[in-house]
Amino acid sequence: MEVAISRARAAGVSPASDEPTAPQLVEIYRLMFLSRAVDDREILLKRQQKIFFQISAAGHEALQVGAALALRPGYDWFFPYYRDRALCLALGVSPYDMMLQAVGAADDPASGGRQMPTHWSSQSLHIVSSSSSTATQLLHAVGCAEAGRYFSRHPESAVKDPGDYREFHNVDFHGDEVALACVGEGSTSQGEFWEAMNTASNQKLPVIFMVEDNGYAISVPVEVNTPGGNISRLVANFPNFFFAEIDGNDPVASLRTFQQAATHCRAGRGPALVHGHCVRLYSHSLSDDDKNYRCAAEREADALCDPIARMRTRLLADGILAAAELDEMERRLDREAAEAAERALHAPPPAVESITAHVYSEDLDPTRVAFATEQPEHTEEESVPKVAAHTMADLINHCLRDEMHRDERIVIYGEDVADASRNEALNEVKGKGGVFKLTAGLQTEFGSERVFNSPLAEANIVGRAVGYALRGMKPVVEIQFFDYIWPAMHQIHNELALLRWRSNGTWSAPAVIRVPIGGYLTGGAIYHSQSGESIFTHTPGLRVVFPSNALDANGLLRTAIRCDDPVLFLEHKRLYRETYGRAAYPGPGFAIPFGKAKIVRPGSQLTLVTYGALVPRALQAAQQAERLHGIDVEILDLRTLNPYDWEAIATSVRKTNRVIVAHEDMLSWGYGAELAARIADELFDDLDAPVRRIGSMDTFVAYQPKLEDAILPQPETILKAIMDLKRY
Ligand SMILES: Cc1ncc(C[n+]2csc(CCOP(=O)(O)OP(=O)(O)O)c2C)c(N)n1
Ligand SMILES: [Mg+2]
Repeated sequence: MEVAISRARAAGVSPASDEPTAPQLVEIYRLMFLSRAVDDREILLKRQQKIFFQISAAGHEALQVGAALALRPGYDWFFPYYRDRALCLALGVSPYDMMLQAVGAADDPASGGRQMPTHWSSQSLHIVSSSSSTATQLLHAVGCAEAGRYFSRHPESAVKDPGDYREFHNVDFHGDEVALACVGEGSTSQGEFWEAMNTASNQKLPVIFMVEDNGYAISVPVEVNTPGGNISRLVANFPNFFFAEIDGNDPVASLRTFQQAATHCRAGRGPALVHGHCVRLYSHSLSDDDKNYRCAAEREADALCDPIARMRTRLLADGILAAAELDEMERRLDREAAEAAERALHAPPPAVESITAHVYSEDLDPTRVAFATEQPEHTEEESVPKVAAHTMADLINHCLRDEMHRDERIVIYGEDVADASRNEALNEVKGKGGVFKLTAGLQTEFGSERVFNSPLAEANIVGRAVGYALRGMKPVVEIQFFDYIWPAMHQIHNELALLRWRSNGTWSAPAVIRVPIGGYLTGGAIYHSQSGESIFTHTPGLRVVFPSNALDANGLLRTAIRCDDPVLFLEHKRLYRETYGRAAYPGPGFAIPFGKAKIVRPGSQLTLVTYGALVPRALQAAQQAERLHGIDVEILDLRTLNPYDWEAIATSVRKTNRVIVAHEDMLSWGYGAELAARIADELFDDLDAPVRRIGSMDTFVAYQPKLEDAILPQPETILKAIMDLKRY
């Protein structure tokens, strides 16, 4: 990757400078003009159909260059959005790198041709890969700032450990770094903007929010998005902030303001929000035509504010450069953009075979035998009560505790997961530790820096986890009920799971999300009984785990925590304290690899593939089938849904020639549909009967127990399917 060291930076424009010198002003102009030249060159290429998308920074250059020059690339952290070309140029991304993005070249350092242009990414500059989703990145900046603070307080936790994900993450921190989080004014309407402001303010985090206010979100004017038309007025009461509202067309005002903001953040006084008024000189993108929704007078007025024209006039008026010198400089910069484009047009595209690279970690395979670390040791430790049969809830709690002892990079947060947020209460009370008590005692043992309550905001929980994890920490967060995972869906699907692939393997966020799931609660009703795992197995990049008993939960959670991929760890609420599946404490090293099904009942006449709460129900049905009808059923507990153990399924079906796939989630478009289709496709010759599926009715789960019983699959439902299938 080419990194152009900014001359302004070399010339000493830094947080300490007051008034920029003449050479610095020239450098600011150079960066602004070069950004526009690259935009204009790209627009030409798009019109010639040599590139496929274009979105410009035109009108935002002054604000962005000022911000970039006040901060330190490769030291501070940057969470830009798609309009931040001038920012990234000034941080050190070269025009050639930008053109490689535009053509979608294999050597595009941001994504290897996977993302649209202007979706920035550079490890060395600390520019974190950005998505097209507006405002998601703000929560990543918050988590990133939290991680930086944690490492500076616990430097020993930054040490590499060859036994797990830590081997593959370089930790880099300084103690006074800031995170810049950029956003358009329209995107401040997103909940994630407010969720990021919440935590940044509450925890006094060193995050600078840069609101680039060009008055429009595509065609929607600011007053439609923002009540009163001014975001500064709305946010003014957030505590601990440095606020500034500035003329974003003036790069010197921008530089000065960002220097002040950075000083505030570096001193630990809290976050900052700089609201810059700028202009959008071109349409939203080349796919948009602003003449369709903006008056001519308004567009002409904006054109008069062009920050490049204004800066040129200033350089002339102050006698810093003569017109001929400026003309010569501009010609040179146009040539630089043209030459970068010309070179990039010859760059080869990515190979088709590369498409599947970096969906998951290539460094650490969670299916590998190394994760089958040990057999259960059954050594009851001092700290673990001497109980022969621990519940699933107990053994999850023990796994969390053991792993927290082993790995100081683990933090646990979520709604109600702490024992008590107020210290004075903590000394006096028993503690909450989660609504299901899975995290009980952890805050008391490990302190409030490692186990704490989040705001009641699910996107906040997962978005921050992305920020923590990309810095090399291991957030193990809790979503209180699966039914409320949906506000975090955007962060899970578009960010957490996708970060590695979209950045061509450069960034990743191997966080763990623990989620209580499922029904059979007698009264759980619609909003405390949901399943829906297939929605997440449909997200490439995300591992999905669903244990059915205490021992598996313990061993699989350990693998989830140590592995290098993001994991959705589904815990069935009904199984938390069941008598079924209790186990002795297996010791702190017990781990189960992903993708290995367990034969929970061997059999010869029919295969039942299942997982979660249907495992004990399938066992009941199989026992009855044997006792009443002499049918010998083999039951496979998949244990992990992505990856899943195809070999175990195929081996069993080849033996029994009959198969049922059973799950608690709704039948239609459920997890079983995929397995049934694959079995029919690949094992057709081995089948003596159609592939049968069992799932709940295609409704939500009702409160009234009689209805709940009818909606969810019961042992009788399974027994009936077994009998039906034996007819063939
Ligand atoms: C979550 C999400 N919703 C919708 C879009 C489509 N979209 C892309 S940019 C945009 C407008 C953003 O406006 P603003 O935040 O003001 O930034 P600007 O483009 O003006 O710089 C919209 C609606 C998106 N990318 N992400
Ligand atoms: Mg806007």
